[in-house]
Order: sequence, then C-alpha cells, then structure tokens
Amino acid sequence: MGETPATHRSGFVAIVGRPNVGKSTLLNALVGEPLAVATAHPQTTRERLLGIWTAPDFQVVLVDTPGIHRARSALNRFMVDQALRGARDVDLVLLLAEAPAVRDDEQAATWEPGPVALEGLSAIAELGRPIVLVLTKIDRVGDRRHLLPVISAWTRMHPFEAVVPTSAVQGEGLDELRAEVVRRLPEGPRYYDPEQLTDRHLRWHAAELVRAELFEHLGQELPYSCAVRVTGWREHEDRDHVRATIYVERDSQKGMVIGKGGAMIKRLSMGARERIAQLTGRPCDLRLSVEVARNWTRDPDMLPRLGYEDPEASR
Ligand SMILES: Nc1nc2c(ncn2[C@@H]2O[C@H](COP(=O)(O)OP(=O)(O)OP(=O)(O)O)[C@@H](O)[C@H]2O)c(=O)[nH]1
Ligand SMILES: [Mg+2]
Repeated sequence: MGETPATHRSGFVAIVGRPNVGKSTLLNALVGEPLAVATAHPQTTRERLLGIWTAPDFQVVLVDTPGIHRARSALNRFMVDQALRGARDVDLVLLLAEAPAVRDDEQAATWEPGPVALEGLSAIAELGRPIVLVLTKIDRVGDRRHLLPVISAWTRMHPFEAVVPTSAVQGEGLDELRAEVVRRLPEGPRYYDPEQLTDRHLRWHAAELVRAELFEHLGQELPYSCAVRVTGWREHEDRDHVRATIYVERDSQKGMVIGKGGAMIKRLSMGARERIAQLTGRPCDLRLSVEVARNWTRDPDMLPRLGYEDPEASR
C-alpha cells in the first residue's frame, strides 16, 4: 500500500443536495475519474456510491448520494433514504446548491434560498454533522460579485463551516474545496487501497452506464421507469461478453425501448458497449434484453429484486 506520512488525514465526506445540483459531477472532478453517472436530468443518481480520492497526504472517501426531494413513490423514498443514510456518521457533509442566476445587483441583494432548498438543509442539519456549503455551476454566473449577497443569504440560514463557490466543469474552486475538506479531517490511515476507486463492482458500474444511455436516448420520462441489471459477465480471450436486462413498468414502454424494428435497443446497446469498453479498457459484446416488472417504482417489494436494497438497512 505504500508509506503514508505521519500527518496523513482521512475520513468520509458526503456530497448531498437537491437533484441536479452537480453532486456526481463534483465527485468525478475531485477524484479525477468519471465514476458516477451524471446527466442533465434530475434524479439520475439512485444509490449511494463511494468515490475514493487518494493523495500522498490524505484519503477522502466521498459519498455520492441521490438528490433530496419530496418523495412519493417507493423508488423515490428509497432514493431520499439513501441520501440521508449517506450523510449519517460522516466526518463532513458537503451541501451543494446551485449558484442562482440573478440578473442585477438588486435581485442579488434580495435573493433567498427557496423553501425546498431549505427543507433539504434542515433534513441534513438534523443529522448533526459539520456542513460546508458548496455553491455549484458558478461558470453560469455573469457577474461574480453577485455571489457575495447569495453567500450572506445562505449563511443566515445555517452556521456553515465554510462556503466555497465552484465550477466542477471548469475546475474552479476545487483547490479551495480540497483545502477546506482536508483540514477538517482527523489524522488517520488510509481506509482503502489507493488503487481502488469505488466500492462498487464492475457489474454495477456497467448497469449504470446502460442507464446513462437510456437518459441520453429515451426522452424525458421513460428513463425514470427503467432499471438495469447485469445478468451475466464472461471474459473470453480479449473481450468481455456482458448481458444486461432493462426493466420497464409497462408493456407499452417495452416497445419504446426496443424501438421500430429493434432500432432503439440496437442504438442503446452500441452506446453502452462503448462506455463499458472505456471503463474496462477491453472490447465488450453487450446483449441487452427488456422485461416488464409491472409498476416496480411503486412497489416496495419489487425494489430489492431490481437491486435497490441497502445492505445496511437490514442490519
Ligand atoms: N455549467 C455547469 N454545469 C454543471 C456543473 N456541474 C454539473 N453541471 C451539470 O449539471 C447537470 C447535473 O449534474 P449531476 O452531476 O448529474 O447532478 P447531480 O446533483 O448528481 O444530480 P442527481 O444525481 O440527479 O441528483 C449535468 O448536466 C451537469 O453537466 C458546473 O460546474 N457547471
Ligand atoms: Mg447524481
């Protein structure tokens, strides 16, 4: 594992916030690898994922989480539960909020976080861990001076440890964020081998990459009705043979995923195969099939059968 200096720091740091604020993108930017699927669609992330960020003098175990929202279906309740579990017992929480698009000084001076954002803050604050507020997507803020009143408005809501404006896409603010995180971690050893990047198996990541393709090609609604499981993985000479099943909620959705003459499933399979090959560094043959798991997003008994089950929940 290699020697670590006596002052080595380590700990668990949760990344939480509303859907689509840039949690998965930030995890990827910090670790420097595309570990978590990030898309333009809210509620992309469904499960916790550990991203292991190792440097000579620290190891930060980042916890990516689903967006906190008002959940109705069984799947959405599972997602919010995953987010809150992710922020429990960590050394530090990064609460992400998008830097608001304000037009002028007056709008900036009177801006306040909305009620749903504040609900998210109070759910996290209840867990009692120290919180750093991370303002995201500042590359979209025309006049950076407008960030100051926004930061003041947030700090009136909670005694944050620090507030760090960032743009994960442009790499801005990440050095400052790293410094704010590492100085708050206790001295301690590495928890994971520095070669290890996540806590998930290759199969899990492959299923996520198929989901990323679904978000890219299936329109606005359908991806939310889909779950993906990898059902087979065989290494044969220089390539992997992977089988995966896409579960949908209704018969009509099955037709949409397959497409006319199988055009859509072919397209999905080609895209996902590329993504999996990039992950493994080897060519991949991917066989996708589609099955109906009727109303699975609303049926708490179905979720574990499709892989949505927290190992800690049953302990
Ligand atoms: N302009 C800009 N866009 C960003 C930035 N960070 C993330 N995004 C975009 O915001 C969208 C959502 O990003 P994600 O990382 O998937 O957000 P998330 O918080 O993980 O979303 P959920 O998993 O759905 O809760 C994607 O289209 C990203 O490309 C940023 O720094 N600047
Ligand atoms: Mg995400």
